[in-house]
Amino acid sequence: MALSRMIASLLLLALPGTAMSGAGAPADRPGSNPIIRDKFTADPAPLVVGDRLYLYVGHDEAQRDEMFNMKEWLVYSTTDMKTWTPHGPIMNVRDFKWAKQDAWASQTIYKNGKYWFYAAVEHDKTHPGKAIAVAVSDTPTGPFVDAKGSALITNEMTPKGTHSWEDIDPTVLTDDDGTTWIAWGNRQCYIAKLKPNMIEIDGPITEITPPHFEEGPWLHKRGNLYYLTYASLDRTTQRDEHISYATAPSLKGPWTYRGLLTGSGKYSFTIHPGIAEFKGKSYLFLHNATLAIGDQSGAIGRRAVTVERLYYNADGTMKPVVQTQAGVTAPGR
Ligand code: FUB
Repeated sequence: MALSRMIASLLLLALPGTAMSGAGAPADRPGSNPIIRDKFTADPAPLVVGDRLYLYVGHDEAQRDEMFNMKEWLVYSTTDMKTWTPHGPIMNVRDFKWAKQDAWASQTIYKNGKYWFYAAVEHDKTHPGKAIAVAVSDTPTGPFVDAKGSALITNEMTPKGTHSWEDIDPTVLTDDDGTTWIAWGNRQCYIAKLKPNMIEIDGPITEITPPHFEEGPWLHKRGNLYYLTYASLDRTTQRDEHISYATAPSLKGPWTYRGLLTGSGKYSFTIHPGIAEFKGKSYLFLHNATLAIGDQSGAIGRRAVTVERLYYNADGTMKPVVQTQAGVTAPGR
C-alpha cells in the first residue's frame, strides 16, 4: 500500500466512530449486532411462525442514570435474520388495568389458534411486588388484550421466595403431550403446568432453582433433551450476569447443571437469553448495552438486542457462545 494511502487509512481509523462503521464494515451490515438500532431494546423473546421469526422485546426508555423505565413491549420480524421489520408496540403495561408499571421480560407462544403473551409487571398495591400477566391475540403482532383481567401469578403464590420481585421473567413451552408449562423467577426459579385455557395454573408450583440462578429463564427442547437457560450470577466471582444452563430428560427434571453458555453482555449488568430454531439453524438472542442513540449512551436501562448462531455438541450440550458485533453476518454464519 502507498505511504499516503496508509497514512490516510490510519487517520480514518483514528477518528472516533469510524473504525467499525465504514461502508461494508460489520456495524453497517444488515443483521450485525445490535440488530435494532433506533430504539433501546431488552429481554429478547423469539417466536417462529411459518417462514417468519417474530422477536418480542421490552422497550428501554431510561433517562440519564435512571435504572429501568419500561412501559411497553415491541415486536419485530424477519424472514432472513438480517433485515428486521418493526411492527410497533404490542401492549403498554397499563393495558393490564391491575398493573402499575414495568414492562419487563416476556414470551409469546402459539396454541389453539391464538398467540399467548406472558410478561412480568409490577402489580398495583392490592398484591405488592412483581406479578406475571397473560394476554392473547389472533395474530403475532397483536392487538393483544389482557386474557384474564387479573394476574396469572402474584407474589403471594410463591411464599418461600426471599424478595418481592421474584415472580418475573416467564418462559413457556408446550410439551410433546400438548400440556403447556411456565417457568419464571428471580433468585428462585419455579415451574408449573398451565391449564388448557392458558390463563390458570394447574397443580403445584415447584421450585427448580439451578446453580447461580438470577433471572431470565428460557425453556426449550431439542431432540429428547429439555433445556433451562438463564441469567446467572456467581456472586463470589462475577460483577455482571452471565448465561448458564441446565438440561433434563423431562420438564419434571431432574435438572443437570451444564455451566456457562456465555459471558456478560458488554456494559450491561443484565443479560437475557432467547433461543429459536429457524430455517434449520439455531440462534441465541441476548442483549448488551453497546448501542448509543444521539447523545444517549448504553446503560443498565438502555440495552440493545443481539443475536448469535448457537451450536450443539453431539451429546446435546450447547457450545459456548461469544457475543460479537458481526453476529449472524460473520462468514459462515
Ligand atoms: O428488563 C427488566 C429486567 O431486567 C428483566 O425482567 C430481567 O430479565 C432483566 O433483564
